[in-house]
Amino acid sequence: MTLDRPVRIIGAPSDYGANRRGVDMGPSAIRYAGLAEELEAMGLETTDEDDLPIPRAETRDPDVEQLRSGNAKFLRETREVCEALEARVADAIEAGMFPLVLGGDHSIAIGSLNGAGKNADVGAIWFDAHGDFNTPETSPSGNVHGMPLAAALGRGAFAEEPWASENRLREENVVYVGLRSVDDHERDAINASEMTAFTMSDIDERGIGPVVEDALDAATAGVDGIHVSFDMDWLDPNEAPGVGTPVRGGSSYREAHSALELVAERHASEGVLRSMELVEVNPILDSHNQTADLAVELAASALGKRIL
Ligand code: EXY
Ligand code: MN
Ligand code: MN
Ligand code: MN
Repeated sequence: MTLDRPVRIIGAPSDYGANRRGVDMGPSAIRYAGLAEELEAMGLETTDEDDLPIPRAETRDPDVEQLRSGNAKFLRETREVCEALEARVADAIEAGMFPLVLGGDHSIAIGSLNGAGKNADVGAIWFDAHGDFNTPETSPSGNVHGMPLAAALGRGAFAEEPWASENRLREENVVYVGLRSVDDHERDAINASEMTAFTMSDIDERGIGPVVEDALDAATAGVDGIHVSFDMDWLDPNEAPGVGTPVRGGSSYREAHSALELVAERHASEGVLRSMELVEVNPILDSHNQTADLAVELAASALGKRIL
């Protein structure tokens, strides 16, 4: 069954959180790959809110926040982007629509999560090779795309951010699927947290279906809905070469579709989906827009496209 509400596409072409330029072209590449057309062909009413206006990184100073809160490059700019995105996501939900956010690097998830969790208790499913749970104090790179979950949950220096006390993202309803690249500090923090984490090894051992069903159970327990955060580097680089931080040993093409088909099925039975984002598409590194094409296909699976 296709999604039960109209889709609002929101572009967030930020690359402030990544160390490689190019993800700022992600929303264009995904649109070019035919996102709106695909969703409309499924019978979904789809509007495109266009992109948030975001100044080029070269015109800004990356180091402005380093002294105050450890190492978080372009944190001021990322805050501006995420405040604007939070408002757009919250507005779409308020209007009875489904926000589908196109990144951009994964730092934009701070805005998506704050918007989804504005007036509701929310969980999140995090499809990613990476933990994205560094703080400015622990980050090896200073890149905020390695920090959005810690930021939304107000960890470390992020405790001072206003959103940390405002959003209603519940740590016990945050679930990783398919982790395979985690820093030492992140590992300790994830293990000590109330989040649930499934690695690629769990998928190897149990298969994608049982893992995603368990992830859905944990993410949806006792909340009003969930945000699905989908980092294209979750897939194996052979399937999704156009990402900034590829890691070997990722999910297969069919595993990715299967995972999102299960999300759609759970939504059809329990109405759990609140918002979704697709991030980290880097057209500069891509091969003939393959990764953006795949992002469109996967969005369709998540929103209920069926083979028969
Ligand atoms: N853990 C590394 C860091 O924090 O710098 C790499 C993070 C990459 C994050 C990507 C997008 O998911
Ligand atoms: Mn840019
Ligand atoms: Mn990520
Ligand atoms: Mn990642």
